[in-house]
Amino acid sequence: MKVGIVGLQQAGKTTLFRAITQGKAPIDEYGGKPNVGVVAVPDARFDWQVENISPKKATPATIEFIEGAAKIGEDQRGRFGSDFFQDVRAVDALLHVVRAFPGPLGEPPTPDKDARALAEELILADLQSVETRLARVEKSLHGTKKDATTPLTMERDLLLEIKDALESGRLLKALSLTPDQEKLIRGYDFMSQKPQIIVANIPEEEIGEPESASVKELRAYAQEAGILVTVLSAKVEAEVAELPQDEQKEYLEAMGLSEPARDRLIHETYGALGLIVFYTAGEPEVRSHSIPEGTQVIDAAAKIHTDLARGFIRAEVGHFEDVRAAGGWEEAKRAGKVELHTREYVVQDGDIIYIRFKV
Ligand SMILES: Nc1nc2c(ncn2[C@@H]2O[C@H](COP(=O)(O)OP(=O)(O)OP(=O)(O)O)[C@@H](O)[C@H]2O)c(=O)[nH]1
Ligand SMILES: [Mg+2]
Repeated sequence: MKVGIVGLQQAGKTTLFRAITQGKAPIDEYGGKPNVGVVAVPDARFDWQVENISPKKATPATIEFIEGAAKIGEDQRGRFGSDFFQDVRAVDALLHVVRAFPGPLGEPPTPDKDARALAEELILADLQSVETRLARVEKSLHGTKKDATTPLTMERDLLLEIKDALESGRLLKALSLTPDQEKLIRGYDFMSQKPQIIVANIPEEEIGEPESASVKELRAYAQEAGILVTVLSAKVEAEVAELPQDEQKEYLEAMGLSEPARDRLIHETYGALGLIVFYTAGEPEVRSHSIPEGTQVIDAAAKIHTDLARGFIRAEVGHFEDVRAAGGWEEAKRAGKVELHTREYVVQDGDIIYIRFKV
């Protein structure tokens, strides 16, 4: 899974990227290269299984974070250049960093205005894609009968509907599309269709304090747009991330924080994407896998290995909580907590799965 970090200039994108990846990407580098980092999904259930089984190999689910540098100033039209999102097109979700701390000259932040500005950029980027595609579709349709219905006319109608929504200032994620329509436009990577989380980057002094008026304004905008807001100080989080593991907890507690924002953000991203986690666990390897909610076990099996889906017989499934309560897989089995399921079984978050198969 890939998550793009976006935002206006000097919002704290690189600082947040450092906090999440515990890396050393240079801060304050205008027009820098995009930063890319892979992070293991923090997961106490995974850790317990690794400890319990001591496998040869432990493979946690990962997320790739890409920070698209906001390399462009405003152009003559007061807009960002067309490649504003170049580095973060092919991502599954967006973290939108919004400055909620005072500017370098003490200017008060305007997070709601900044959030709207970025939403507008997302919409403009999508309008560009729609128009390019529409022109091509119209060209191919030239000369076809007016009342014919073909995949191409369906696509044209959908693109016109999308164009309409964008022109009236709506993000595409607010549009309810049928699965068939979703399929038609899957290849376009429309920016405003991606799940989004707004990160309000507050000053250190505001941690644990009542929310400022500007953050409240941001919340009002986000609620209207149907976007989750998460509040943190990227600067503090980046400092925490540089400490040795055992000192991180202490430092966070001193600041009145219960977990690093990195962990919270990753979990919120899972929620926004409707993803759940299941496990495969044995002595050779303990592994966690992310899949969309509602996935059938046959498709989960295919994700582990195509052979498992091809030769699928039955799935043995035990839930993590039952397995932990019993003290392990074999113990859970003896306690009757492991069940056999057919291919249609819908995988639940926290399932531990063993596929019986024959090829
Ligand atoms: N006071 C305060 N300053 C911050 C915070 N987060 C970032 N900054 C500062 O804001 C400046 C910009 O931070 P960056 O992380 O480089 O922001 P950016 O969005 O990557 O900036 P560009 O890449 O230039 O668009 C730096 O001087 C940071 O130290 C914060 O939470 N509080
Ligand atoms: Mg930067």
